[in-house]
Formats: sequence, C-alpha cells, structure tokens
Amino acid sequence: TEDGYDVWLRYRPLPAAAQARVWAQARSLVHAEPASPTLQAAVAELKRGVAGLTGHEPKVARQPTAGALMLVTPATAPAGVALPWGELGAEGYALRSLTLQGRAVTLIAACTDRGLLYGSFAWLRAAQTGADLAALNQQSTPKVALRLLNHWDNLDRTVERGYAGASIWDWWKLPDLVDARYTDYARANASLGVNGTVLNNVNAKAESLTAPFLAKAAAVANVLRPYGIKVWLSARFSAPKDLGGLPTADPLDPAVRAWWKAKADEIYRAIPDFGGFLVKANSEGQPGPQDYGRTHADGANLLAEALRPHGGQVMWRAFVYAPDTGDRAMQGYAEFQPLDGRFAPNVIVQVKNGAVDFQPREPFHPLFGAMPKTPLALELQITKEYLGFSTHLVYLGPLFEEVLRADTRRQPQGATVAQQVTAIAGVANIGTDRSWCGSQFDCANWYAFGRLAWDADLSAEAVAREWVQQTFTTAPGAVRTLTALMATSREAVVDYMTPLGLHHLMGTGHHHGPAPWVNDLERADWNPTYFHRAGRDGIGFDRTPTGSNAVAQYAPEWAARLSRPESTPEDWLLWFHHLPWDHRMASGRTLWAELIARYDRGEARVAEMRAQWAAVRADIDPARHAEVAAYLAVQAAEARWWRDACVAYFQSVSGLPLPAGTRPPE
Ligand code: GCW
Repeated sequence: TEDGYDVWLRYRPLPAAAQARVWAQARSLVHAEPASPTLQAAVAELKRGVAGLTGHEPKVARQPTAGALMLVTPATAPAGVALPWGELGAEGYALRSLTLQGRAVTLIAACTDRGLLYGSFAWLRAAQTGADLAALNQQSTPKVALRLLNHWDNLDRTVERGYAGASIWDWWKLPDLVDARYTDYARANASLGVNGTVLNNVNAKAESLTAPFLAKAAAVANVLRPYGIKVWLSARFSAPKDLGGLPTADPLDPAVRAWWKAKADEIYRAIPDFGGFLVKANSEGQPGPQDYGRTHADGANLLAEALRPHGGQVMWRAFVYAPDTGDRAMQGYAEFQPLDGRFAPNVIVQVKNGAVDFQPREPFHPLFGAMPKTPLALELQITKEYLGFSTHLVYLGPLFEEVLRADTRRQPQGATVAQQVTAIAGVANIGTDRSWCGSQFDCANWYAFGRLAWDADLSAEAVAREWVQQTFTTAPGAVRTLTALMATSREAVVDYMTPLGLHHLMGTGHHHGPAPWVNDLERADWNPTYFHRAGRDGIGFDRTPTGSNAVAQYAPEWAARLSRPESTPEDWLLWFHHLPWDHRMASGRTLWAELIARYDRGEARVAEMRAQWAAVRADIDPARHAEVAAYLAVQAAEARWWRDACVAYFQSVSGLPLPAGTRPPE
C-alpha cells in the first residue's frame, strides 16, 4: 500500500528504459573493507535503492567490472584519477563517470565515509531524477556547517505545535526497545545532509537531563550515529535548582558552574559525540539568566564553559519578547545586538527567520548581519503552526528560499542571510503519523528544509521537482503540474490569511483560523488588533520613525527604504506602515480594493490547486490521490473562511463598501 511511510526514499520501479540505464551503471559496488557502520549504511542504501528502482540488486565486488559503482576516499581511490579532495571537506562528495582500465565506472568520492553516505544518496537522487548516469560530473559541499532539526517534543510524547501524531521518540520503551523507525528517520535525514537533531522541546523539562533520560537519548544517538547525525538536547536553565537542589541557577555562582560541568561530563560519558544544548531562556515564561540580573551572554557562556572541553556547542535562542515594552518585533534585536562580542566562541545565537513568529510572510530578522562577532543560526519552522497545520497544502520551499536569499545590506556588502549563518535549524513536523508529517505534501517541507540547508543556492522549484519525482511520479506532465502547484501554494496562503504584510491574525493560542477581531487577551502583544491596527483611518503597523521605528534596526539602506511606503516592497507594506484605506497601490487600486483582491486571489488559487491535483490523477496511486484530494477540500473551505472572515471584519472597521463585483462574505 502507498501510505507515505517511505517518504522520498520509495525506490519504486522506474519505467523500463530508465531501469536499464540505471542498472547499467550500478551492476556492482566496490568499497573499502572492512566497512565502517557509515560505509555499511551507504552500501545498504545503494543496494536497496538500485534493487527497488531496477529489480536487480548489485553485488559487492573486489575489483571494478564494467558498470561498477565505486565508493572511494583518498586512501582507496584508483591511482591516476584526479579528484578535488581539497574542496570536499568533511562532508562533501563528488560523483564522476570515467573509464578505468577500459571499463566504464562511476566514482562516488569523498574524504570521509560520511561524505560517501551523502554521495550515495546523491547518486540515487540522480538516478531518479533523470540525470545522465553515464556522464556524471557533480560535486557538492555544504556551506553551512550545522544543519539541525529541532523537535518540540515533550517527554510525555505530546508535540508542541505538532500536527503529525505523537512524538516518534518512545521514551517509555527506550532505551531497551529501539524502534526501527529511528533508523528510517536517520536515513531520511542523511539523504538530505541533516547532521544534528535536538530531541526535546525548547520549553524544556529538567527531567530530560536526568540519568534515565540520558540513557534513552544515548540509545537514540547510537542509531543516528552511523548516519552522521548528532544528538542535542534542550536544556532548562533552572536545572541546577530543579535537579541539583541548589538554591540558585545564577550563572555566576561557582556551585552552579560546577553543577553544569559535572552534568556535561555525565552526558559525554553516555553520548561521546553529543552536539550540545539548545536553550530558550527568559522567553515566554522560561527561566533564564535575567532572573538573576545577568545577561543572555552570561547564561550562554555558563553552558558553553561546561561543554567546551568536550567540543560541544550552545545554541542560545534570540526569540524573546516581554509584555508591554513597545513593539514586540524589536525586542530580539534590542536584547541581543548589544551583546555582540560577549559570547564564548562555542555559542551560536539562534534567530527565527522573522522578528515576530513564523508567519506566512515576514521580512528577514534584523539581527542577521548585525552581530558580526557572533555566529548565528537561522531558525525556520517546518511544522505549519501559522499556515493551516498539516491540512493545508503549503510548500515552504519558497519561504525558505526567500529568507536565505534576503540581502541584509550589512557588511560584507550584499551578504545574504544564508551567507551570514553557521547553522540552520528547522522546527520539525515529524510524528508517528504513517506519512511522518501529517500529510503527504508536508514531507516536501522536511525535504526542502534539508536540501536548502545543505545548499542555499538550490532553487525551491528545483527542489520541489526532485521531491515530486522521488515521491509521486516521474511522468513529465504530472511532474510539471505538481511542481507548479507547489510553487504557488505559499503565495496562496499568504493571500488568504495575511496579505500585504499583515501578520498574526490567527486564532488565539491554537493559531488556526482567522481571528482579526480579538483584542482582549491578557497580554496586549498577543492580540491580532495589536498587529493590524485597523481603524477608520486605515490599517497597518507603523514601524517607521513616526511609529515604533523598528526600521532603524536594519542596515541604513534598508532603514531608508522601509521608512517610505513607496520604496517598501508591497508584500511587506502593512508590516511597516499604517496607511489610509485609499492609499494608491502599484496596481492602481486603493489599498482597500487591493486587500480584498488579495484575499480573493488566495481563495482562487486553492481552487486552481484542486484542479491541478485532479489533473494528475492517472499518475498517482489511488490511496495517496484520494487523501490529498480530501485535504485540499478542507483547505478550500478554510481559505474561504479566512477570506470571508477577514473581509467582513475589515469592512466593519473601514466602513467602506465592497468594490463592485466583490462576492459579499457569508
Ligand atoms: O511560535 C511560538 C509558539 C510556541 C513556541 C514559541 C517558541 C516552543 O507558539 O509554541 O514554543 O514560539 O518558539 O519558543
């Protein structure tokens, strides 16, 4: 049956001609003996992949025969073959077709077995996406060193903002029972180059650092290790009090420092290659160094000191906002930018892509490029907390691409967000659901996260295409249609939820569905009315010098551009400006008419997506086709709900008539 469990590693039989082409290049496998666990994983994947795609399993051979696939490192590469070893580093790989003693062979070459594993997955991807396997000449090295999933998984197996069932980490049965699913999780991540995973929620319980849980985490780490994935844990800042019985968790207290050192030593005894801690501190009620009058740097450096002898790192989150201190979008920058230069070398400050919270569209966070002395991580959300959960089909590749390529105009001149980060983290959308992510298409978001974290120069559209080819079909017409469907899906959700720079209009707490009218929450900066500020006079959040002046947190060139509506990208308009309803838009419409046109366009796009999905029916297995069709029906109803609720509400505020021809909201 096709239930999605195999994600993009399905390896179903290719069309006959393609089968022959693949088999011709993979008749045997040649590799070093004895093979490390990582090399064994690579060889096993190649056997499994080729067998699935062609019906023939390649045999392992000692000497290359014609059509051999050879996994080689500098120590085992055939003499006389020039390979770019110096450029490959610890993770990169090269794929080369060449003739060796008169025999056509393919080299998968890397400096390490991990590189060979990534190269093997790349070869399998090439085989499924129609590359000319007889003339391969590819090379790839990741530019961002740390590529992590962040699980917001609780120890009771609930998942914060999870829409795909329970946590896959079965803490009750671990460490003695190790679910085979962990291996498939590792394979899927390794196929993308994900090299770390934080197992537990940033809203962390101190228990995750107790001996029993460390033993459980160690068992998971043992499964993930051959696949090049390090285990990290979220740490609760008050753990020395909660677990250690100390009277304080003050980062400058010697007993607190000693406690963390001992804890780090204990962790590394259980998990020798432990990655480090992820920390949410003094944010949404979590404990932190400010509880003791200390700074984020004091707190991060405390943990960094404990991890440093072991080579571990701290990812310290910059997602902070306190009630009633002005513009919520400004607080991350305000608290962190002045600390640039004060963090220990093994601290990375982890910054969400935008300054508010994982909205369908946000301008890039002003901290990118603004802390030149501090390594930064980009945090993306793969789970769709604010984008319709797992029922709405929204391909996030374009959102990730948009932020990775955003030009911050900071030194070095013209640097993009991708060029300024040393780590990329994605809040996972994985659970016990058979399809892993709550819907078939949500797996594309896990896939796109990993692929773009490895190589931010890939286009979101190319990534969508290769995902479709591996996941659904290689039939060219269907591939084109589905790639197009995915490409427009993110713009659709922006249009039917929060067009033109609007943000945080979602229902309180759960964040599903429209609630732009809510204005009575206990904290002002949680209210949708706080964000849209609509009234008779107009709509939008003034973040220019006449308002909160958040624009001043950006590079001078951006600050100047964003201070004026004429030079602000229209997609960000109401994020930065409060404008009258009759403000003239690029289309020639008034702002009021444009807003409604965007909501209409979003609703119409979902109708098109349904038609596109219906058109590929013959190329998709019935079970998955029916499932996606049912989800799209829900999305169509909810897009209409969003459009109608927002149009009706904003009309009640603006008091303006609907433009001629507009469907009245129900
Ligand atoms: O997006 C918000 C979520 C919280 C989350 C928080 C954070 C883990 O609504 O559920 O908590 O952000 O990123 O810390």
